[in-house]
Amino acid sequence: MKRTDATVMLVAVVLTGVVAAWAADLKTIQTQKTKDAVIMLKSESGQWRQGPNGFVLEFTTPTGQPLDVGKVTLSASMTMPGMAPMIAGATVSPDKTPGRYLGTISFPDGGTRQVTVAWDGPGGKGSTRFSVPVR
Ligand SMILES: [Cu+2]
Repeated sequence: MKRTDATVMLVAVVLTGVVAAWAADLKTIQTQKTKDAVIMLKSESGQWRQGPNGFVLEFTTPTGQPLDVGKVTLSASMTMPGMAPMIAGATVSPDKTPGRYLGTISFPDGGTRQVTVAWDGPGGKGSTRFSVPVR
């Protein structure tokens, strides 16, 4: 493991802890609705920024009941002129609260990301796409 990898991992662990501790004060970055689910992406600042970011994903039914969606992934891609798309994958793990997931993701630069959230659980599979600015 390179030293930079270890640093990124340490930052990710610390950020996850910070997000967990400040759960009550989270601001919504994006709310996305599908036929079966409402997905909310939240963070402490309500924004994604260049560098490492902690976030929370919350899944509910359309009527607001917590929705356990099993395994969740989040990836973000940015198209830049003359370059292959920049793709960043998040680390996502379930919180103790059903339907709640804690994640970390790191962005090397600013710009709008096309975000894909996918899930696969007892209630079925699904995915949704939306864009999020990285400032
Ligand atoms: Cu880029």
